[in-house]
Amino acid sequence: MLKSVIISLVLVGVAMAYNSYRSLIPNGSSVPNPCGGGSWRGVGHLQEGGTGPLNPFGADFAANNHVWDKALCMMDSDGDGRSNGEELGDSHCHWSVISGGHLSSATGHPGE
Ligand SMILES: [Ca+2]
Repeated sequence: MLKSVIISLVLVGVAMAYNSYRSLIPNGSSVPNPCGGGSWRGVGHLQEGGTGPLNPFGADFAANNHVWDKALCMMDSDGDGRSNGEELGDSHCHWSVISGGHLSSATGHPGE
């Protein structure tokens, strides 16, 4: 019983952590799934569900202390020729967690 409670609390903590990260990047809840329809919930992870190893965008986001700023916005984490900002709908790198800003729709996944 105690083991089940502990496992449940750990899983809730993991889910809350990745949900909070999504709110720290533009359009974090509506990043297109590069494998098909719908959105990619774990934007910084190789697995859609947000667990496991980080993808290149997740690694850059972590190295930037989980802060969306102009430097991270202008990077091309996945090397596809489009900046993270272009893919996430912040092509002018004006969006911030505090002030928001005009966004267009996310058109790509910055880490895949
Ligand atoms: Ca890119």
